[in-house]
Amino acid sequence: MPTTLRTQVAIVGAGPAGMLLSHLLAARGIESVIVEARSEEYVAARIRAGILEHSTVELLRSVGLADRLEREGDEHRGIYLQWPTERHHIDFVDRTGRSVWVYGQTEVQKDLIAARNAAGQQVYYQASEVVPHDVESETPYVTFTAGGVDHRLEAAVIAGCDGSFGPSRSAVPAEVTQTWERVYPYSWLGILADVAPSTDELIYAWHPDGFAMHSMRSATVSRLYLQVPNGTPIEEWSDDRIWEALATRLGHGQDGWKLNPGPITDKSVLPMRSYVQTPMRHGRLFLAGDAAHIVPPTGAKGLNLAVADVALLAPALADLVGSGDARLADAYSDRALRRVWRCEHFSWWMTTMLHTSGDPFDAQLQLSQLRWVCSSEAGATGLAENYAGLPIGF
Ligand code: FAS
Ligand code: PHB
Repeated sequence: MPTTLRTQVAIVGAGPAGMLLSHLLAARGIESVIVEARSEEYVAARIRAGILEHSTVELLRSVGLADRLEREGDEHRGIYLQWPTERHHIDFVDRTGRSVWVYGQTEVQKDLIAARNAAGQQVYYQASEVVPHDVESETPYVTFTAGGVDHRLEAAVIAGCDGSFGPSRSAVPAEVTQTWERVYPYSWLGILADVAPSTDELIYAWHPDGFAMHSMRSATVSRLYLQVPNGTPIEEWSDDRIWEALATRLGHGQDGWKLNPGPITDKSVLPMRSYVQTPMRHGRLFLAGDAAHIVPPTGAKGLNLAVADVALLAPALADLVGSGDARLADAYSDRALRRVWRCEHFSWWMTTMLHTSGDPFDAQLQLSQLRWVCSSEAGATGLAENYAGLPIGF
């Protein structure tokens, strides 16, 4: 016989979406319980996104989650776009008044875990057999096993924040679900290196050999990426080969600029795809973050979209569960999807502009597009508006 638990909002997934949602709900006096498949240590250590857009930082500030970010994060005015022989800075602040911050998702996650632990948030880690039930009823529940005990978590609503491989998206009946997907013909090989960044702001580089990007995590840790074919075995890429390819693609020696290599401490290959599932709400089940949508990382939108979803979802659930007012809950999916599709388009636009396909015609189109973006106020402002991020609720 399972142990029965009761709460107001059952949250599946303790990534940024789930943890931030619980924080925003608690600020509105709404109780939640989180069910997470992995351990706290695993969730805290995952290496993922690096850029927080303006609205994300504003939101974290507004709920007291930005203290360490303000101390240790790095505010950036813009990015560099580059192709062989040219590098141009796109200044977001000049064009939109909005900056972005370099502060790894790993750090955001640690801050969220610390805040929720301090608040006594109930999180069941290392849960298995996690299944949402009766999402079309007024009494949905989640069953799971944790610590060798079977549980039944009863709630007024379920928030599916369990990423692209969790059970929530498939708890929406197929007959009401619509999905869109685009798989890109390339992946990113990403590295972390214990070396000071060779640039003050991110460099996105188009090169005939393939895309490369120079990001960072701090004044002593660099984060860099290389376009590689899908299915590339990481063993094929020695540290020397990685640094040589990065130097070539990022323009080492161009106008006196040098790429400083260093010890690589992590490397992985990340496939790239766009994915959207609608609706983001079915009955008493609400999807947020990667559970509902995936973007290629070229636009630095994945984490920021998860934040934007829960910024809309928290007041909607607070009204629904607190006073029975369903207006925001009924509007949630359509409102969230407006930003989702804007970010899907921008991420696709950045990806297809910067990644080589091997087709010489594509290469000419890409170089023309890059020249236009870097020479036109309209082009540069369009990129700046989307990269720095539109206001929440756009
Ligand atoms: P998450 O995937 O972060 O969290 C979902 C949580 O649900 C996880 O903790 C998972 O363990 C849990 N879960 C899964 N199945 C479950 C189950 N059955 N039961 C209970 N819990 C379950 N975005 C960028 O902007 N830039 C990047 O460079 C970037 N790099 C990435 C690299 C990788 C390898 C990945 C996978 C993603 C990357 N992303 C990047 C996107 C990433 O940052 C996501 O957008 C962000 O983590 C979304 O947050 P969540 O929606 O909370 O999903
Ligand atoms: C990162 O720093 O990990 C990063 C930055 C910008 C992107 C993607 C990833 O577009």
